[in-house]
Amino acid sequence: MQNNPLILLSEISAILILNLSCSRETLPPAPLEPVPTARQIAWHKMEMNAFIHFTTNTFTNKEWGFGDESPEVFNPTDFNSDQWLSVLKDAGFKGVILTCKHHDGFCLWPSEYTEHSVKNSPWKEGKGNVVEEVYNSCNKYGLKFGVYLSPWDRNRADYGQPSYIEYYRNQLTELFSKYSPIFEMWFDGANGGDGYYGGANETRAIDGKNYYDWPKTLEIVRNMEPEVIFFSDGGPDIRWCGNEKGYVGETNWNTISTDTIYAGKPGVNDLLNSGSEDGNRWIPAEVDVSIRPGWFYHESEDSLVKTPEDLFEIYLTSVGRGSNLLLNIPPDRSGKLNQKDVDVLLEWRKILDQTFKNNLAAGAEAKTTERRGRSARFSASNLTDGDPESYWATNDGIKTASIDVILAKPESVNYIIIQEYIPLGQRVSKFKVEAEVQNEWKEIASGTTIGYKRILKTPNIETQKIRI
Ligand code: FUL
Repeated sequence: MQNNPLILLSEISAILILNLSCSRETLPPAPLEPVPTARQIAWHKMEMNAFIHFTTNTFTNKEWGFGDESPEVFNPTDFNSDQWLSVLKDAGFKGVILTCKHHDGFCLWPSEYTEHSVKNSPWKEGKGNVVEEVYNSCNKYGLKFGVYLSPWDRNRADYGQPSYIEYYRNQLTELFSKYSPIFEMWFDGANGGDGYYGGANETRAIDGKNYYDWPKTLEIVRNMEPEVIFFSDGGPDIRWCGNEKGYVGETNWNTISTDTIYAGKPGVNDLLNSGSEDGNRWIPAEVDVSIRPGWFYHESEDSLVKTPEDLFEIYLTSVGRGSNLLLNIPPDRSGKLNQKDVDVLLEWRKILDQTFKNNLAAGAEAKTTERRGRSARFSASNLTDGDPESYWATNDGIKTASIDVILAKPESVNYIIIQEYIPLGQRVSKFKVEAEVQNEWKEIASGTTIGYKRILKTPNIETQKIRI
């Protein structure tokens, strides 16, 4: 069990499932639909992925390129994706999503469908391919590779017409047929507006609901990569968390109903932030946020890189609320991650390791108000055995229950980590944590949802008994 992430991550670790459903007592609780798919569960387990924004903007000092940038501006002096991946691995990321094409339309691989790409840049005399190098580095360092391909394209003359959809699908086919596996496909919600559009220099609006014919596009990609996770504001596999500031709601349901989250609906961002308890689809939230104010590298922001402490807070409000963190780290003009960002990432890693290295609950005695049937399969000891596949459950119909974790000796406790057994759905809507201090039970934390993982900071107390 030494390699089990539960042990590494928690001071008090517990997998909690309160069974609210009906089935024979010695059988597991019936799933509370909707439940995650196998690929969604694999995604939950990744917890932290890196976002990489890199394109002509890095060299023109923009956030949104207009689409008229010359490919000649793209010229990193010391490109090295192994440096990115070695740092990202050390920082603890499990996957990387690369902006293969941002809104400006410039392609980081030599696409055969456009001249607006690395093939017309001076970098490696037009023979370079950023996508391939990053993909190879991901394989070398054992991180999963993901793709961002902006649907909005401010360079294309035919953006807004049916032929552009064919172009976009051709590009997805180029990427997905050459690079596999691709774990996540990121569809950006920013679409339409002013742009170069092949020289038209105008503003174009598209009918967001129908123009892209997403079902068909998703089917094409899914046929090439069956296990890919699709991100867009509203899913279908994972949803946006409703902001780019680094937090999902303290109440964070992995469930939501897709017909309630159309663009432009008042309050839609709040809904994305919290999900809904009665949602009819499992579409967990992803927290995308940049280590700098912008998504692309700007020298003027070198003094504005988030601190390791900022990132630790973001970790608590994303991973610590049952979401995944997608942290953007933009390479600079050399084509490497900037040293300032690297220093922050590695310092942040140290804080995470120090904070969560000592799991006081590992192997600790656990008692519960009841257990499902008489089966050892659902016993309290499953809460502290460090095995995410084992869990404790109550009998059917029970809506409130409690767990005591008894430590071998009094310890000072700083954080509580709880996990729900999500393959059977998400159930817990309210809980509190108490500690026995000098023979009295004191509330030290409380929350609403748990989901895949919940991390709660507690006052630094010394105790031998914790009750959830
Ligand atoms: C937004 C884009 O407009 C930003 O430039 C960035 O790519 C961010 C991740 O998504 O919608």
